[in-house]
Amino acid sequence: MAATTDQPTAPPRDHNRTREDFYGDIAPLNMTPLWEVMSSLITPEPVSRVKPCLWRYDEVRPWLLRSGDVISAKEAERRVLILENPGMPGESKITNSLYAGLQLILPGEVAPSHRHAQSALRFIVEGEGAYTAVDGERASMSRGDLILTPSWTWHDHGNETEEPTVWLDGLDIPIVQAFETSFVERYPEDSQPVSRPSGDSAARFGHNMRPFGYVAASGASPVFSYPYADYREALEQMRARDEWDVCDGLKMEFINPIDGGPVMPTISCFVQLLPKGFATDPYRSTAASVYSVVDGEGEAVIGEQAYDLHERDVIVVPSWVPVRFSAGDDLVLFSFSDRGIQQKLGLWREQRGHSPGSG
Ligand code: 1HN
Repeated sequence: MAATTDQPTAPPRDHNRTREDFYGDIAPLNMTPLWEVMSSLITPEPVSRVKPCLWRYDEVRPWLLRSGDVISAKEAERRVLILENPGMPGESKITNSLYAGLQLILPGEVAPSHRHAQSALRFIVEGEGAYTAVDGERASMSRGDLILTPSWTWHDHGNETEEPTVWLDGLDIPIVQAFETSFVERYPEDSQPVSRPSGDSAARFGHNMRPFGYVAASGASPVFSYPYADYREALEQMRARDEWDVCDGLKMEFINPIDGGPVMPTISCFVQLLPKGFATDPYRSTAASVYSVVDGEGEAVIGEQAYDLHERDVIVVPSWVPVRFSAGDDLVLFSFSDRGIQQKLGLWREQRGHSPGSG
């Protein structure tokens, strides 16, 4: 390339110039010295802006209902109060990789159909009998149910009951943001047509069977409804055997039945039962986690801070901060995190029990 002769050359060496001068010299070339930032880039342990935080449902609910006076579900598209981590205000994140919010849908309302690259879960905290439609099949929503709307599936919500319905939304928005891969499309009508009977996906994929010759089209579970009644019954049956993990109590992962992996590529979902009086050993992992109290009451200690837990509360535990739970009553906790994708990437770590040297 002939143009190289036109390039400015570095000035002659001047031993009076400082390092700072040097940094200034290279800044216009969009270069900066690694050695000034290296120790903040590769830290000996995870360093997180995420703060532990509890959203008490008793405190939040009146304001959520008030949002129903402020805007309709149709106008809002989704009437949601974002649960924003206090360590990252303005970023619409509950952890560094995940988004969470509480969504309200009032009697008679429809949240119109759309699809997006982001994967989402709905964990129902209040109401009974509203629905989410996913790719033509409606799933009924009742307290404690887990419903998935995987990436690029059409979804709308409707409430044909007499009572408000509220759920916790969990999305991988910050992950999609990091990859810069967001797409969204609106369905031409508010509600997509019902093309499959309710229970169709559970019939095909929810009985330890799959349609003969089925080839997975995505990394997400084809079962998109995990009813509370089903998993609670399973937990109650298992508790009779009395095998309690010291860190987790009795903890189960919701899985994609096709491959046994997480329910969606970017979001892993869990439920655990801690019997009345049980106190866990401390536990930490690199997967920051969002918990919703399904049933019962107790306490969480995150780092040094204790939080009372009641039904429907949401609490977030940052990466690599120890958490322990105690159950004042039989305590059922739902949780979600990015554990599965961390494991796929070979990044996930955990530490069970007290850390060495912490007494
Ligand atoms: C979304 O599509 C829903 O479908 C909820 O209910 C929350 C937050 C950001 C972007 C899309 C829903 C959302 C969302």
